Amino acid sequence: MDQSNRYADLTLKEEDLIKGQNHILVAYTMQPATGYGYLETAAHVAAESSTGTNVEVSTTDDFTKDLDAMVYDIDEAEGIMKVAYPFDLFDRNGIDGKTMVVSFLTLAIGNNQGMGDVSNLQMFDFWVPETKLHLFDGPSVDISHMWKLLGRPRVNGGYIAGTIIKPKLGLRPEPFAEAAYQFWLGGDFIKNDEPQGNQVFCPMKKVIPMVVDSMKRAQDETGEAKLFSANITADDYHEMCYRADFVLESFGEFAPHVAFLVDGYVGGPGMVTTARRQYSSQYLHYHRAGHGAITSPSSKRGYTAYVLAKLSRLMGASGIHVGTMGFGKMEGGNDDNIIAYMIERDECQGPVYYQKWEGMKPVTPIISGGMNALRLPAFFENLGHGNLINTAGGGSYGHIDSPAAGAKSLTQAFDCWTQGADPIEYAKDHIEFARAFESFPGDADTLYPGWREKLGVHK
Ligand code: CAP
Ligand code: MG
Repeated sequence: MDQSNRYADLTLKEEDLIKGQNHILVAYTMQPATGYGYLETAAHVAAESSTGTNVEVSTTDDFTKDLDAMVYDIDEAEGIMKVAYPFDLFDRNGIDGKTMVVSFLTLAIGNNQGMGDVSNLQMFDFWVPETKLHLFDGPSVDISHMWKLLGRPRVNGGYIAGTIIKPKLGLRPEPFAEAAYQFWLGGDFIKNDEPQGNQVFCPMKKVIPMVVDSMKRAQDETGEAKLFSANITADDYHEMCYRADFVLESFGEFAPHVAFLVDGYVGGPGMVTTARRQYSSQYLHYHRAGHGAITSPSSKRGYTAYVLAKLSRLMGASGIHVGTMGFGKMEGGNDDNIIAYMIERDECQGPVYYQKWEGMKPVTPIISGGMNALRLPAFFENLGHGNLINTAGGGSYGHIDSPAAGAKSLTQAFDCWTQGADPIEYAKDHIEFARAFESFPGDADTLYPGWREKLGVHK
């Protein structure tokens, strides 16, 4: 049934919708299934995503129609459709009147993902009226909290050298805590790997106190503050709180040094919001494991990594993994830097919409996935800054001298870029950075041809 007479109005002007401040605007890439018209299918998406279904129903009244999502722009050649969602469509908390991100997803990325007349449908940008932003939690803690603890400036506090306890799983408490101590002798920030929690071979009741001891010893030995991102991901709200409470109690006076890690894509907005609202003093670290199912460039459904990051700011993540922009092991390209810009700036032009954030706290770009000291200078050059958390697992524990040397090589890579130094020249008087060349010879050969001769390495 062609519903475009009700759910499409191509005379609507985007600038008027923005001025009206009463709609969330969404841009999708869309291809109809064979045999279906473009506008007809776009209108059905809008219907299914708001007040309609595939047929007219007798119970619809005029008020209902005021809530219709409306296709306001299509570009059939480009395969792009844009929809204006009346803000009142979205569910509001009874306890505080705020908006739920889950409600936005249920509608804008809900049934429309499985309709028979749609071949591809993926959200690649959205816009929230700045006068509605206060209805979202937004971040409570941002990177300035970390920089303060590290004794850095609260603005442009720079690069935070981090790692992930590797191997991903399989360490018992003693070697886990030792791995943490060894990295902290040279680095700032350690996270649980995303699946690490309370496995039977590494119960948190045993390992967390040992990590606290490692942190205290490393702080005493280096004279520097150290940070830990503890995974509290769990299906059950009470389990999350049980874990979070135990971690905070264990860290005691150093509880401010603790971030809470939540596997936010698989856990969803509810799990992220539990952490955001129950523990609003802690840095909320959003890990996005699983997002590739819908954000991979090979996916034609769901939403993009850019949209995920923008959603995480509304949910209140303090930091989110944004990929390595073509410099690490995960999918992504240099122009993914727009993901970082959108979540860290107070206003930014996205692929379609210009978003003003009206002072909503920034989300830290967290860079992870196959990174090491050799790959970082070009990464910083592409992003244009180093105000971020980098977690390099292989890049630290794969350094041939020690995890601490790996950590120092990461910080030296930032220093090298900041100085605008040539990495080979810089390596000549920075041993940990130089030994990263021998630690990751494949990368060194690719990125710095002739490095062996230039650095006098002969084996
Ligand atoms: C990185 C990592 C991260 C991924 C996440 C891993 O380890 O711990 O979870 O990078 O990807 O498990 O692979 P390495 P993203 O540093 O050893 O690669 O940051 O793109 O979400
Ligand atoms: Mg991981």
